[in-house]
Amino acid sequence: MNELKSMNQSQNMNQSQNMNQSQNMNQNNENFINFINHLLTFNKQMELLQSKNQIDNSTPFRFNISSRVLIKLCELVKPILQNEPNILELEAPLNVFGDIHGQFADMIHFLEMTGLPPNNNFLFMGDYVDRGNNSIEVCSLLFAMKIMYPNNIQILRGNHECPEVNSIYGLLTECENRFGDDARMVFNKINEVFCILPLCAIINKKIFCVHGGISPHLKTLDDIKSINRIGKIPDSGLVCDLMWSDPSISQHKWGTNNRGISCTYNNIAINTFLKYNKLQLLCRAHQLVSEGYKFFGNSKMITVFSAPNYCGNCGNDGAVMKINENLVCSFIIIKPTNVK
Ligand SMILES: [Mn+2]
Repeated sequence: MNELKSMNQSQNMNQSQNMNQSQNMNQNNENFINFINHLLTFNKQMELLQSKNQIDNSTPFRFNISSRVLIKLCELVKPILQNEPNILELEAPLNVFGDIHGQFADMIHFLEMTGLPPNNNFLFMGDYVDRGNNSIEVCSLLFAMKIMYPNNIQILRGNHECPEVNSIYGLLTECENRFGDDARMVFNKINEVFCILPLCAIINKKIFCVHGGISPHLKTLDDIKSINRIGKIPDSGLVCDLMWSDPSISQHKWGTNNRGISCTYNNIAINTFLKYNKLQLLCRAHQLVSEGYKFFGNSKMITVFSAPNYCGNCGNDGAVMKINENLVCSFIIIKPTNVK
């Protein structure tokens, strides 16, 4: 895998008073590049350990990331995310990830195929944590890349980026297993970041990207622009639906969601929303689809799911969607291995 190279600091640092600042920045950038490069060796390290029979499949492989480093990452990434709007306006070409759910080894495999920032741009559509064994590695890499390349890495919120969910489905337990007395502090810091993540993105003013989907409370994009997104995901309403809703083949435009929260939307609801806002495609994640991606409603909507063999037993493919400069979509697929 290509390593991240140091950024070319092309600032004009003629004045001596800027020298120290410049050296500090370079030092920080070097630290970040080393940290990111270390994370990118995850699969190699895992292989080495397995070949030495030092771990078996019942012991999850994890990097030794200190609570201090992780808290620092959270503190550095927060002001960057806080300044972003509710709806990110992005330009293709772009790589779009769906749910990762702590499957860090698969995330690295995908990055090997897409290439790295800053030469490649990324949109992550939420559900980074829970279920898989490596939520901490996924967060660390995402936050570190966002700090280094804020314009190349975009991180949206998913329904698992909320303490009420990730205290139950894996992140809290992983923090407790890894950080001892610091577990609560790390858990809270990560969730502080989650609670300020932007809600959705629009690519080339044509492709609307969000974790769950649309909402009966959503008519125009201005409805999203005006909300205060900071905080926990509410139990109902527009933000809840953006994070939680699912498509349905029902004849009802809006239906009851089996998850017990939010609603479903049918192809008429999708068409109405797209047409009214002059959009071409609804792109979302949130649901396991066996091929890793699945079109719906006459190709007006797509689901992308990037966690192959979800939970270690689902046998599904994982996919990442590449959108080129002409908005043509193609897919990188990872087939499941070690299906139980
Ligand atoms: Mn989800």
